[in-house]
Amino acid sequence: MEEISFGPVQEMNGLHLFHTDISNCCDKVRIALAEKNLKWEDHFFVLPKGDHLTKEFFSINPKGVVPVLVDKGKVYTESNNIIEYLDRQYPEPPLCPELKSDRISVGLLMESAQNYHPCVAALSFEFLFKAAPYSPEFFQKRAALKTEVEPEMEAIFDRDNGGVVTEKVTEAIVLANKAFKELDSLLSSGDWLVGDRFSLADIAWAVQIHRLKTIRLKDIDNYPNLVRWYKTLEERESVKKGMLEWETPESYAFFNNYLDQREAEETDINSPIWRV
Ligand SMILES: N[C@@H](CCC(=O)N[C@@H](CS)C(=O)NCC(=O)O)C(=O)O
Repeated sequence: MEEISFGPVQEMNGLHLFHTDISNCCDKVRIALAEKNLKWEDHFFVLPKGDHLTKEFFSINPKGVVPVLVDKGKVYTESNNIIEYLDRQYPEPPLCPELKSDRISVGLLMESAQNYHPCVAALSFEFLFKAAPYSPEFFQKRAALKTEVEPEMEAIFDRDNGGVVTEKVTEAIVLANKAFKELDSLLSSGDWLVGDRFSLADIAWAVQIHRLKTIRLKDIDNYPNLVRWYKTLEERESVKKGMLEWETPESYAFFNNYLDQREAEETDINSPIWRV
């Protein structure tokens, strides 16, 4: 199979994004880019095909994950770092509040959203990606290239049984409810998570909540402020452009079919089997 080659990143002009679809981390960056109305060059990887499993890509991100942003030849990794960088470098419109205490709150919410990432990954692999599992060759190739691993991410997989550790699924649902409660309470006094304007905190949590909705977790409906906030987000141009429009009807038809199948089997995310 032909490898995707992109040449020396140091020589890249302007903004370049290495990314994929159905990826909460990539959604985050594309939403921030859309908020800032920035133009960027598209380097799209099909992850299950292993487009990213090349020496060239691992040389710019030793973890071998997307998103990776290149701006004027400099590489930025980790979705939270990338969106913070974009907000510093391209300040209009600002995606952080002015008040110092509010800025701290934004940082804490971005961190909590990031800490929830292994949970979202566990739920995504169990309820979505299991529909088309990656091949053993994919994992071998990836292991051979990786020089930096994320232990929290590795801990969610039970590779011998080809899936996700059951306790990680159960725990992710408990922690989702904890997060819903906290977010709902923050949204009881305003439209946005911090202060009176849309911020990086809204972006960081929007992508996580979106994935939980995609995998049909019904618990969200118990939190009216969160439901209202999410509806507003779905109507926001940057969210449509950066996240929703990257979801092809074909891939969603495929995943929805799998979600229907799990519901018929009563092994879906809302089934009592995952509740402690
Ligand atoms: N902590 C990273 C996580 C990035 C991440 O896990 N990316 C996934 C897609 S959502 C990926 O590239 N996976 C490829 C692989 O695991 O081989 C971030 O926030 O940017």
